[in-house]
Order: sequence, then C-alpha cells, then structure tokens
Amino acid sequence: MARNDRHRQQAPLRKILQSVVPADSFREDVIAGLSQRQKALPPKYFYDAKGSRLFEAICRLPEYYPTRSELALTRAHIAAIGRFAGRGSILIEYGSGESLKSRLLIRAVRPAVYVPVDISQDALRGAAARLEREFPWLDIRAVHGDFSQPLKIPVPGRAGRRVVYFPGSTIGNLTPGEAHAFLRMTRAQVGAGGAMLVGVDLKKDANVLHAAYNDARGVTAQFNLNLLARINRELGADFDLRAFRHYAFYNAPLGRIEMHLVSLKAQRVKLGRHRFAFDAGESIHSENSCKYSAPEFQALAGRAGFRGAKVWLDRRGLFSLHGLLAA
Ligand code: SAH
Ligand code: AVI
Repeated sequence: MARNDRHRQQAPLRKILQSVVPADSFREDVIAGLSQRQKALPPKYFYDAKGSRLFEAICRLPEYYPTRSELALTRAHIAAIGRFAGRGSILIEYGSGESLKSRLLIRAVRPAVYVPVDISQDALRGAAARLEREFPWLDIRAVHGDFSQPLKIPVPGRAGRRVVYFPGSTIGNLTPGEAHAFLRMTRAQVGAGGAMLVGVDLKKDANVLHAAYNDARGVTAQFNLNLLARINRELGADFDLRAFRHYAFYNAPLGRIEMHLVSLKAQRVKLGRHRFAFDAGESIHSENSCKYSAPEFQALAGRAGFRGAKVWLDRRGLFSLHGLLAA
C-alpha cells in the first residue's frame, strides 16, 4: 500500500501509460490489406476513439449476448474464478477496453499489480482513470500496446504469480493459427506456475449469431463502416461511405462470423499515391469472430502449452470462460 502510494505520487497514471504501438503501421497495413486479391483489413484498427465508443454501444445491444453472458457467468462463479486466479497475483489484461468485467476480478483477486493492455488509447485512459477512482489501493500500469506482437510487460520479473485475463472472446478475432501463436507467447510470459483466464464465445444456433452481428439499430454496421471513416480521417483516403454496406454472416464450415464491407458499385478509392479498384459486389473482409466448442478451445490451448483446468459457462450455455494453467 505504502509502496503504491509512493509510486503514484512520483508517476501519475498519464506518465506511466507507455505506448509501444508503431506510428506508421496503420498506413502500411491498410495498403497491404487493400492490395490483396481478397481485400482485408486487420480488425485491431476498428478501435479509434469512435470505434471504441461504438463497441461499448454494441455490448449494450439486446442482440449482442456475449457481454451479458460473460458478465453473468463471471458474477455467478466469481468466488471460484478468484480462487483460480489467486489472491495478490499480477493481473495482466489484454484488450481491456472499458475494463468492465475486470472490476469483478479485481475485487475478488486484489491483485498486486493490474496491467491493462489495449491498442485504443482512449478506452485505456478512460478505464484506467475510472479504476483509479474506484480502487485507490490498486497499482495500475496501463500499456498502450498491440498484443499481436511480443510486448514487454512493466512488472518486475519475480514479483508474483502472473495471470493473463483475456475476456470478451477477443481471441475469436484471431484466426486459429494466430490464436495458437498468441497463446504460446502468453504461456512464455506467465512462466511456470502462471495461468490464464480466457473468455470464449461458443458455437450455437446460426440465427442467434446472425442477429448479434446484424443488430436492428445498425450499430454494428456503423462500427464496421467506421473503419473506412477512420482511414479517410487519419490517412486522407477518399472512401465514399454511402457506397459500402456492412455484411456479416456465419461461415459454418469455418465456425466463424465474417464481417465484410461490400462495395455497392464499381469504384476507385484513392490513398496517397495508391489507387484501389473495386468491382460492384466486391468486399473488404474486416473481421472474423471465431466460435469454439469448449473441447475445441481446450485442444487449441493444450497445443499451445496450457492445461485446461476449468471451464465456466453461463446458465444458457452461450459463452465460456476457460481457466488455463501453464503445463
Ligand atoms: N475486454 C473487453 C473489450 C473487448 S473489445 C470486453 O470484454 O468487453 C476488444 C478490445 O481489444 C478493444 O478494447 C480493442 O481496442 C482491443 N484490441 C483489439 N485488438 C488489439 C490488439 N491487437 N492489441 C491490443 N488491443 C487490441
Ligand atoms: C471484440 N470482439 C470479440 C467482438 C466480436 O464479437 O467479435 C467485436 C465485434 N464485432 C462485431 N460486433 C462485435
């Protein structure tokens, strides 16, 4: 406690927020993605300030069951989840966003250090400031970073048991190959005796999935289209937002929701000295959201060096939280 207070006096939150996101990668990734035969953009670029706000609105939609289901299962099993994580652990959260579910975990675990990691500075700043008010005793070390690359986490090597929290089924936005690489990287990061808590959306009736990604109010469509608006704003491109449409469907053989932005006409888009031609009906693949059965995910985690120790489900069996131990 005394150590934390001293730390806070010397280094208020805005100072310890470290940024390790390369400045030019957005432009490079957009040009590379739009140059592919199947045009594609990495979903991590959804989350500028507006995208993060739109995602928070999605979480509150009646059709978008994952947030409510994961919150309900976390509340219902918080004592067991807290025991699994271990009191006083170092809690590292990837893709922490507004750190909504984290609050429950922080209360139960009382971590020695909480390290929220997010690519969205705005979400991270807002969440960290709120957590600082709500948990004045908590040592928060926020990292503005990209978890698709190895990250240096700012906690002393031997300070305690490391537990990585990765809720929200953000792991579903990685392909199974990327998820495997991510889990391997995390396994190395938590070390022997470490653990992971991963929220994973489950396979289910395609109609339920379809509704969750095609909400009646069109918030998901706005979230998807904001990616093009962001490219216009930050990179000076000239996407005509009225000439693209949100399209999301469940690809059953691959077990994933795919989101696309479909060009409504033949058109050309300018980005600096680059020109990208679109046929009518051609799409940009903007996101995968992979769904796993509980045994499928346990097998994936097993191949990456984790032992699946616990699986918690919500009452309706829509969402899972996996407790993984470093094997
Ligand atoms: N964990 C929260 C938010 C999930 S939304 C929840 O369960 O509700 C996904 C979050 O991951 C967003 O806050 C987004 O900014 C962040 N994110 C997505 N890709 C990322 C990446 N490559 N590196 C770091 N953060 C990322
Ligand atoms: C953050 N991620 C897990 C969300 C999902 O469901 O795949 C992002 C999202 N995309 C559309 N709606 C929500």
